[in-house]
Amino acid sequence: MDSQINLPSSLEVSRINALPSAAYYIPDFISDEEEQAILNKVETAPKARWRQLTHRRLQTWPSDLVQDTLLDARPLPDWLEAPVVSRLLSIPLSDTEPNIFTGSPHGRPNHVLINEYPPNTGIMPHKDGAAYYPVVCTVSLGSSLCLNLYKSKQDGALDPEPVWRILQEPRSLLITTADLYSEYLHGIEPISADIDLSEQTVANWSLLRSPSSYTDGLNQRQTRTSLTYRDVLKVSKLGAKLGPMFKRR
Ligand SMILES: O=C(O)CCC(=O)C(=O)O
Repeated sequence: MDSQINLPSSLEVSRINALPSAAYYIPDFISDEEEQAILNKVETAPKARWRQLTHRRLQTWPSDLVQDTLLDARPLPDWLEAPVVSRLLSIPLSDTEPNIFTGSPHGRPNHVLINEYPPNTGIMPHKDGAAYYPVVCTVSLGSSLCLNLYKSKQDGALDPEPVWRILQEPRSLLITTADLYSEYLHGIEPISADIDLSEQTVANWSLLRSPSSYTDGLNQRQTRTSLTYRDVLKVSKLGAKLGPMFKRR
């Protein structure tokens, strides 16, 4: 295997101990070359693939969801499937569970959301809702930034202070599951730099590839692109019938 890639013998080795169960962080999940190849595919995707929001643009593969259902059951294109999915499924979760998607309806992610965050761009705190199996796998490309985790206050309002921050380096994989999926909100602040980064303030500090890069606790953001892999629970029967007729793109 490429010397830049470093996979744990089991996800347990990569657990973020400061967080409620369970979240995992693998800094060297893909190589520089793989990162560049994926970024190239993202950038050269047909214009119609992009959805432009006010501050951010995104792509969905194989398609958007309609009423929480995946209508287009085509397999993910090769450049999103390999190397990420096979590598993800190759890491044992525990002695009894082969991987993190054991037990999910399709046994693997069937959907990828691609978000692009130039500096000063973020995403409002939110929960991912009922459409997905509660395992979220995020590959980060291009630049580091912090994902914030929030909790609702007693009265239901959002506490604006994050409870934890997770620093995601380029080429890393972050997996969040269980309570982190259902009980907490996640979001990214629209700022140009993440500040006050340290062992005390970043939940996954001990798992980072390069904690010494953040001198003075600062991460000056560049454009960061994320690939969010999830298993959509409901896939339309019609889409599933048509799926095998299409080749990967
Ligand atoms: O880009 C990210 O890391 C977060 C994306 C996200 O929050 C989502 O897809 O729900």
